[in-house]
Parts: sequence; structure tokens; C-alpha cells
Amino acid sequence: MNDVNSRIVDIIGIQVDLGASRRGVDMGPSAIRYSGIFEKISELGYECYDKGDITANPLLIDKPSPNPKLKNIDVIANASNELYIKVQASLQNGHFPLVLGGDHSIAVGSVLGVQSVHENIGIIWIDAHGDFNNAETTPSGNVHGMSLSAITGLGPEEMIPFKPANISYVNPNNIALIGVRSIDDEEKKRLKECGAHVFTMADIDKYGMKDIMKMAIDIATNGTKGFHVSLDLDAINPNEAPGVGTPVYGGLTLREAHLAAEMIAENNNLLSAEIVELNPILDIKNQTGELAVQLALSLLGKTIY
Ligand SMILES: [Mn+2]
Repeated sequence: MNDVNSRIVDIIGIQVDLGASRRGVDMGPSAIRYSGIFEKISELGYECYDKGDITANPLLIDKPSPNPKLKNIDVIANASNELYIKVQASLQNGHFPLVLGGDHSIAVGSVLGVQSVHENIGIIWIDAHGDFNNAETTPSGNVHGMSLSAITGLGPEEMIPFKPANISYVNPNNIALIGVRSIDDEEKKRLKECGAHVFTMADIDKYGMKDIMKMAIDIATNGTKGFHVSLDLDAINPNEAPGVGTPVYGGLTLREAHLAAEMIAENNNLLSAEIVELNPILDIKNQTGELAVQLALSLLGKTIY
């Protein structure tokens, strides 16, 4: 069990959907708030602050990208910089930042914000995709598929112009990617070469979620100050989480996702978390928004009994 009494949660929304090809995940924070995230975290015994939403700078939205392989890069880097500052401030105050996306590009801001305070963190990245392309390998130019690569220092550097030189990249050996089932060939090669640990859906079928999570937590805590969880809701099977921009069948069940979140909470090394890629337009009666709240509560230590 987490020591809930010693923890204060800052909810930080970020309404950015320009890293994806399909619009609408900018409404994710609203849908999650609508499902009562603030009240439910408070009921769990935490002190909770809603820090509002970061929005895309309108002056940058229509700015042509200097590189067609990095669509909307300036507006995304700008919003990620704001997120970096907010996450850093939250941790410096001794709070727990809970980031609500937005598309997955914004993870560069949250992860580097945590890294700037804790210096040496691990990451558990739960996702149907690898998010490990860069400008050279991307088939689409959508930067939400490049954020994990950027924070390991393998590009694109343009996503993280705000990273101070003295803050190190995240060591791929401390990264566990879970739930993967859609990955580009070049992306696969790059992930294998860098030393990140990838647990595909086939691995979960074979070993079970419990053993996979044990391994993932070992990886993320090995020699680190703790870890960040980046939950892309498309990791979950689309019949249970239909409200995502890039659904892929054959994903995690609701119970597997909860098991992951509960094991993370029990381990007590979680420094920060984010939930991304919720698209309310594609959702069914906010089912995925409700699910996001339930998973956030499990991450924060809610148990059934
Ligand atoms: Mn993702």
C-alpha cells in the first residue's frame, strides 16, 4: 500500500493533439475531469490540486514546420517546455504530478521534468506502439510516435530544445515498454539496438501480466531514483478503451491494466504518471475517460479490499 497520507497530487492537463494525425485528444483532460478525477483522488485520501491545462500557443499552431518529417514541431516543443516546468515545480514542492494528455508527444516534457529533479529515473511505458521513431525513420511525420526515442537522446532533438545540457537523457536499460503490438521495422531495429526492454502482447500471453510487471518494475528501479509511468490508453484493447486515436486490436484487458497499475503502486517507487491519447470524440459515453480515472486511482494505491 502507498502511504497516501504523505502524498499530494497535482493534476496537470495538456490540451495538445498536434503530434497525432487524428485530432481530438486535446479534449482528453476535460473528459477525465468530467469523470471526477479530482473528487476521486481526494476521496482516496490525497490532498489534490488541479493545476489547469497547458494549451497550444495559437501563434505557433499554423507555423510551417521546418521539417515535414516533424509535423507541428514548434508548437509541440513549446507546450512540452511548459509541461517540463510544471512537472519540475510539482516535484520540487514534494508533490506527485499526474499529467493528463494530450497526445503522447507531450511525454518528453513530463519525463524530462522528472529527470531534471531526480536525475536518474526509469520508465514504464505502456503502449500499443513503440513511439521510437525519429525524423529519419518516421513513416508519418507525427511526433507522438517519437517521444520515447527523444528522451533517450536518439532524436529528434527538435522535440526537446528546452532540455538543459546538464540533465541527462533517460538510460534505455531502465525503460520497459509493455503491451506493444504495432511497431515499424526501423523502429524495432532501433529499440533492439538501444537496449530498452520490450514486452509485447505475445510476451504477456506467454508469461502473464504478473511476471511481466515484476520484470518491468525491476528494470525501472534498477539503480534509479524511482520511475515514471507513461500510460497510452491505446495499450488497452479497443473494445474496453474505444476512445483512442490509434486503436489496435489484441491489447491488454481491463484486468491486466489494473494489475499493472496495482503492482506499480505496491512497489512504492512511482515518482510521477501520465495518461495520454484519450480521444473523447471516438469514445462511447466516456467509457475510456472513466477507465482512465480508475487506472489513475489504481496507480495511486486504490485497492478493491
Ligand atoms: Mn504512445
